[in-house]
Amino acid sequence: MPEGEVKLLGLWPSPFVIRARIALNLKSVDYEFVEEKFGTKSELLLRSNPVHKKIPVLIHDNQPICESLVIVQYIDQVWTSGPSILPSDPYDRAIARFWAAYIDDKWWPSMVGLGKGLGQDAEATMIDEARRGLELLEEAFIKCSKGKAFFGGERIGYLDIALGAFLGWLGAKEKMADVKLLDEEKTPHLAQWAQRFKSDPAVKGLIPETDRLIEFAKMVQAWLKAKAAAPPTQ
Ligand SMILES: N[C@@H](CCC(=O)N[C@@H](CS)C(=O)NCC(=O)O)C(=O)O
Repeated sequence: MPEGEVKLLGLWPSPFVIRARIALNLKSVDYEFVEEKFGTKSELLLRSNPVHKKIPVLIHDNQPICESLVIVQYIDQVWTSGPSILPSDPYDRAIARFWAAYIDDKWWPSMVGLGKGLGQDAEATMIDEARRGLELLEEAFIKCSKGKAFFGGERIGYLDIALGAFLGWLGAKEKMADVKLLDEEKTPHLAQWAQRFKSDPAVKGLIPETDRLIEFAKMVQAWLKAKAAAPPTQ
């Protein structure tokens, strides 16, 4: 095992934080989970991620690493005794990175506003885009998994982590917007993969319950509203 204390700065509902936690579990790394308080940023966070000031931050041997997918790749390269997270074949690795970038740049941002009462037209557009994205990811699953259980083959890999960390929020968005997105008929492989992913030992207990996420989402909206209404501080 590589030397050095491992800390993860995060917050339980964050899908980006969940990615890092799954990767650490896959490699059986002991770490301290340092929970940030919602609405404030600790000194340690500001010092460790001065550019984006966002969670997650992995601190290994006093060195901070930021950005969830960078963290997952770091964990894979440092703790080499555990199972590989990124595919070993360069082409498969490039494809896994391509789809992970698609998830972060297109799929998740297209549906992040769902269930927030942004109006019927906006909701309909977001639902269409989310469904189209899942159909593309269904095709990607068929190609990447090559008939196996996960995008990464027999075991959870990079793309499984990149998408799977959003499953809690996907369920919460479905309930908030009263719509089915991960459809067993339109995206059967992905629907079955999601069940397998959530019950994997490296993931169990990390994907928050739907209702807990909905409560959190309501709290955030109320907090943002109060912040917008508050007079500016001098
Ligand atoms: N691209 C970043 C996104 C991280 C991110 O958006 N983190 C959120 C929590 S889910 C955050 O820290 N937000 C605080 C802020 O925006 O000030 C990653 O992959 O790590």
